[in-house]
Amino acid sequence: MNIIILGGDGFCGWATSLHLSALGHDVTIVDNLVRRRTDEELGAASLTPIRPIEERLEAWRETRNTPIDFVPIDVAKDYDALEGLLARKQPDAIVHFAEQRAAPYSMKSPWHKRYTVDNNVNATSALLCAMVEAAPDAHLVHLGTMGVYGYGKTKGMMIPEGYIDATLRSGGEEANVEILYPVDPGSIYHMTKTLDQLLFAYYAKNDGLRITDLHQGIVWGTSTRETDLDERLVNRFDYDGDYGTVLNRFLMQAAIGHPLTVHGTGGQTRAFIHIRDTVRCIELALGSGPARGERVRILNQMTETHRVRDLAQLISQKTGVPVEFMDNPRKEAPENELVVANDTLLKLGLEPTRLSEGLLDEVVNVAARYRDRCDPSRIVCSSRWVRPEPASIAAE
Ligand code: NAD
Ligand code: USQ
Repeated sequence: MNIIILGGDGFCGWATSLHLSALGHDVTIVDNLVRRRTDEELGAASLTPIRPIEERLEAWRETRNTPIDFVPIDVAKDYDALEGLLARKQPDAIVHFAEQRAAPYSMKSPWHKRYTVDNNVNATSALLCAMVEAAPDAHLVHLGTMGVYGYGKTKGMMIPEGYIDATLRSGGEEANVEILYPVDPGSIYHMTKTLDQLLFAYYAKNDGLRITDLHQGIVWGTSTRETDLDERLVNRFDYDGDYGTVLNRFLMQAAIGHPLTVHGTGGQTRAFIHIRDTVRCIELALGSGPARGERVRILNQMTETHRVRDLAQLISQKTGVPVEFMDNPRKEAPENELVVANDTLLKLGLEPTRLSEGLLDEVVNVAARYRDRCDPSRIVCSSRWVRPEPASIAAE
C-alpha cells in the first residue's frame, strides 16, 4: 500500500512508519516537527537521543534499503500543501497521529489550551476536507484515545467499541437508536479527541469517507523490532511532567532512584498497550476497514488495565525505589473501575504483549542507559487542572 503517516516523527508515528515500511509498504512521513520544538520550550528532551529526521531516514535507508519519504507540512495550517500532497501521492491509506497529545501540556496556560484545540481540531478538519477533494477512496486510520469515554462514571460496566444503543421515549412511543458513546473528557487534550469524533461521523455520513478511529490506551515501552536495528533509529522516551506517561515515567524514575510520583491515592485505573502492539494494531487496522458510506469504525486499542498504585507498588517491589503519594494536579476521579471491550483487534489477530518482568526490565535498562540525559527538575508535573483559589477566598 501507498501510506501517508501524519505525525510520523513522533513516538507512535516513528515506530509505525518503520514497521509499515519493513512490511513492504510505500511510506511517506508528514510532520511539522513541532514536538521537537516543544522539547526546547519545556527544556526537557526525549530521554533517548533521537536523531534529526534526515539522519533517521538515512539510517533506515542504509538498514533496510526501503526509503521513507519525508514532507514537512503543518497539517493544521498548510492546507494547500496537504491537499496537493494527497493529489500527487493518491494514498491507499493515511494514518493520522499529528496532534498535540499530552493532557498536562494542554492544561498549562490559556495559550496551551487554545493551541491544543487549534492544532488538533484544525489538523483533523483540514485532513478530512483535503481527502474529499483529493483522496476520497483512501482509508483514514486515526489515533484517538480511551479518554473520550471518561473515567469514574462507567461504574465498572464494559465500555463498548464506540457506540451504544439508546431508547428514545415520547408520548408512549419508543425508538431505538445507535449513538456515539457519550463523551466525558478529562482534559482539553482529551476534549479535542471528542471533537475529532464528530468531524469523523460527519464526513463519513456526508462524503462517504472510510474512517477507522482507534481509541488507544496509554502506550508504554519504547523499542520495537525495527527501532532496535540501529541506534540512530531509537524511539522517543518522554519522562517529563508534561509529556511522560505514567508507566514509562515510573520505570525511568526507578532507573534513577527517584520516588515514584503517584497522583492522589493512585486509585485511577487506566488502559495500557505496549508500543509493539500499537504498531501491530495499526497494521491490522490498515488490512481491514469500512467501505465507503459505512459508519466510522471505532476500535478500542488496548490490551490490559491497571490501577496506578498497583503499577507503582509492582515497580517499587522490583527495584526498592519508594512510592510517593502526591497531591493530584489533575481533576479526575480518585478511584475508578475500568472494563473495556477490545474484541475486534483480537479477532483481527492481535496477540497482546502483557506487562511482564522482562519487558519492565527492558524499559528500565533503556532508561538506565540514558539516565545522564535526565533532568530531575523536569520530573514532577507542574501543570494544574484547576487554578488555585485567591488567598482571600481560600481563607474564608
Ligand atoms: P508525539 O507528540 O510523540 O507525536 C506527534 C507527532 O505529530 C509529532 O512528531 C509532532 O511533531 C506531529 N505534529 C503535531 N501537530 C502537527 C501538525 N499540525 N502538523 C504536522 N505534524 C504535527 O505523540 P505520540 O505519543 O506519538 O501520539 C501520537 C497520536 O497517538 C496522538 O494523536 C495521540 O493522541 C495518540 N495517542 C497516544 C498515546 C500515547 O500514550 N503516546 C495514547 C493514546 C493515543
Ligand atoms: N499519573 C500519576 N503519576 C504520574 C503521571 C500520571 O499518578 O507521574 C496518573 C494521572 O493522574 C492519570 C494516569 O496516571 O490518572 C494516567 O496519566 P498519563 O499521563 O499516563 O495518561 P493521560 O494523561 O491519560 O494521557 C496519555 C497520553 C494520551 C493518550 C492517553 C490514553 O499522553 O495521548 O490519549 O494516555 S488514555 O489515558 O487511555 O486516555
